[in-house]
Amino acid sequence: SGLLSGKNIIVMGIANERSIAWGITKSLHEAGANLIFTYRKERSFNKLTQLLSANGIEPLLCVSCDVADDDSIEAAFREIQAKVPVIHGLAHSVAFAEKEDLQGEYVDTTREGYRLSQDISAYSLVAMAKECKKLMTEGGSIVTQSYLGAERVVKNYNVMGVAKAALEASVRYLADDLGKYNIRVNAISSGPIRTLSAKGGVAGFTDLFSAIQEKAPLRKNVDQDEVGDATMFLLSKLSRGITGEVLHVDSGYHILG
Ligand code: 0WD
Repeated sequence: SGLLSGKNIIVMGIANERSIAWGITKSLHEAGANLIFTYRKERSFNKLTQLLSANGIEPLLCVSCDVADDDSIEAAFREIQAKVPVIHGLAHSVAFAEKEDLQGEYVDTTREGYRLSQDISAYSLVAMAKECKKLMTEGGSIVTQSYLGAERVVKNYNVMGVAKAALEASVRYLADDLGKYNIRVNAISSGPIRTLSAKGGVAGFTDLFSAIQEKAPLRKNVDQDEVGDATMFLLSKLSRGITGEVLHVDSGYHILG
């Protein structure tokens, strides 16, 4: 039996097999976790059910949850609680910004573009943590996905960098609030990975890959499986002394000046 056997973990953010959340799913499944999935679009639900059955993964539950909508979050947790009254983990892997805000200059960000990216990419962790807290009665671990653009200016990442900065700050405040319930909150800061939202969203995204290949200490880009294993570690008892942390899974790229 694995490190996570008997643990009930919610995974959010699978759009297709390239999603980081799918890498996470494979690692959590191998570690023996019982998995609950949330999805937004019907298209993602269809992809999800196909992927799960093709990989022999039997979910505890798949529920619709649009993090932009409090009623949707509440309904999702009502459904989860009815079937799975105790939760031990949450893998939060969702973000969104308008395409026009991921190119050009940050100074041109609109009020609505700013609001939307903060809402979906940063506040969603707070809303989810609030619900998880009620079901994490045996303690728990929450892990979200961030990116270097939170700490540094990365060309075109713009409004999403600012949203990720808010996400990382939220990790620290949530870790302080929830630590007394033995709930840990951490982030992974992954290097760039070719996924649906990354390819279609951030302008000039592909240029980042060659820089990492040439300069990162490990001289290679990371993949969904590496992020999946690190997320599994943060969701498992191996990381029981770690909270409020941002763990870089980026071939060491962030240490370069
Ligand atoms: O290079 C990358 N791909 C990196 C991604 C580097 C570092 C971090 N990340 C982060 C992203 O910012 C995000 O937080 O990892 C997380 C997952 O990103 P991904 O795996 O690149 O994204 P993708 O496979 O496109 O899935 C994103 C999903 C959406 O899919 P659908 O098609 O169903 O919208 O984000 C979810 C959704 O599952 N999502 C939402 N979920 C619920 N409510 C919402 C929403 N309102 N908006 C987006």
